[in-house]
Amino acid sequence: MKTKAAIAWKAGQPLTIEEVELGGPRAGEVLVEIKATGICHTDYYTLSGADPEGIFPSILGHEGAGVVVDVGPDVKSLKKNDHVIPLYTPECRQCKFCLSQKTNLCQSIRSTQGRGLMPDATSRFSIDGKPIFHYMGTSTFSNYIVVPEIALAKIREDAPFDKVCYIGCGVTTGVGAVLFTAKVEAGANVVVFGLGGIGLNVIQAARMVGADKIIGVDINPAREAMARKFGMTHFINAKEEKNVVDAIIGLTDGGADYSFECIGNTTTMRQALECCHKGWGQSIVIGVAAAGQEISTRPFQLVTGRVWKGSAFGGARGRTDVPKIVDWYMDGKLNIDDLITHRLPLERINEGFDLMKSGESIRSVVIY
Ligand code: NAD
Ligand code: AHE
Ligand code: ZN
Repeated sequence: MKTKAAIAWKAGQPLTIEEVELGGPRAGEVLVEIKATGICHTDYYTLSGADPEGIFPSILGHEGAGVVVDVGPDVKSLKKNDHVIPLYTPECRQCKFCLSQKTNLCQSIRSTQGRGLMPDATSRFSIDGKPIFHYMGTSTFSNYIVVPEIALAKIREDAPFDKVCYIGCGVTTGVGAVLFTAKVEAGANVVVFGLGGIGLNVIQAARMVGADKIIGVDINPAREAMARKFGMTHFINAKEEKNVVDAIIGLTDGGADYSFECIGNTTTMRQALECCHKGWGQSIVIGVAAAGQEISTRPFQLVTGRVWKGSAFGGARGRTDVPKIVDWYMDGKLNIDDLITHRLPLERINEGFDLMKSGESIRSVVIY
C-alpha cells in the first residue's frame, strides 16, 4: 500500500513529505494507522546527526497513537480496530531481560531496530524500490506503519489519540522515571534539570507522589510559569545563578534526595549528581547526550553515597504499564493537555522542530 510520510533524507536537512510504499504485515507483525504523533527532542537529536545509530534515509517519530488496520499471521493479542500506542521499548515477556524483572529494556528485537529494520532484517518502507529505514522500531512520522506485535500497547478506545500519543514517549519517560526508576517517596526533595517535554512530566509525577521541595533548573525563564503550574516550588535560572549546585544544596538542607537530568548535557549531568545529598541522594540521567560525550565526577561523590542511575522510557514495561498511564490521564491524575502547546498537520512538521529549537513549544503534536 501507499502511505504519506515525512522523510529524513540526510542529517540536518528539513523533512520532506512524500508518498512511500509500505509492505504488508508479516508473521507477528501489525499494520497500524497512526492518528497523531508528538515530536520529541530525540527525533531532533537523531535528525541533527548526533545519534551514532542515526541512519538515513529514514522515517523518524516514536511518540504515536493509532488504530490496528490489519494483522499478520500468528498475531494473538491484537485485532483490527484495536487502539494502540507503538513502543520503541517493546515487551516480549520472554527474553532474558524481560524475565529478569530487573529492567524494562527488552532486547528481543533491539539489534535490528537499531539498524532501522524489522525483526526479519528487512524494511517495509521503500520509494521507487529503494529501502527507507525505520526509526526506533516505530516511525510514527508515517501515516501507516508496520510494527511487531510485541511493540504495541493496547489502550482503551475512549482515549483521544491527539493527547495520549505523548504517552508513547515523553509522559511515560518523565512519570516513569519518578515512579519506576527512582521510586520517589512522599516528603522527598526533588531537583529537575531541564523543564521541557520530559522535565515537566517528572515534575507532575513528583507532585503526584507527594514530594516536598520540587526545584526546577532551566536557562529559559519562560519555562518557570508552566513548571509552577505542574508542581515546581522553586526555580533556578541557570544563566543567572553563579553556582547551581551550591544553590540547590542551600535550598535542601544539604542536597537533593533525587535529581533528574532531562537535557542531555554532560555538564548538567555532573551538576545533577553533585547536588544530591551525601549518603543517599540519587541522580537519574534521562537526557540523551551526543555521540562521543562522556560524563565525569570525582569518584568520592559515589564513595560517599550518591548514586548515578539511568532511565530509558521511564523504566516502564510498555505493554503492561502504558495502558495504566493512559488510565491515569483519563482519570485526571495526569495533565497532558496543557503540555501540548502546538498542533500541526504533517505538511508543517518542520515547524514543530523549529518551535522546539526556539523554546516556544513544550510538545508539538502532528495530527494526520
Ligand atoms: P526539550 O527540548 O523539550 O527540553 C529541554 C529543556 O532543557 C528546555 O526547557 C531547555 O531550555 C533546557 N535546557 C537546555 N540546555 C540547558 C542547560 N544548559 N541548563 C538548563 N536547562 C537547559 O526536550 P525533551 O523532549 O524534554 O527531552 C529532554 C532530553 O531527554 C533530550 O535529551 C531527549 O533526547 C531525552 N529523552 C530521553 C528519554 C529516555 O528514555 N531516556 C526519552 C525521551 C527524551
Ligand atoms: N539511538 C537510540 C536513541 C538514543 C536513546 O538513548 N534512546 C532512548 C530513548 S530516547 C526517547 O526519546 C532509549 O530508550 N534507548 C534505549 C536503547 O535501547 O537504545 C535509539 O533508540 O535509536
Ligand atoms: Zn522521545
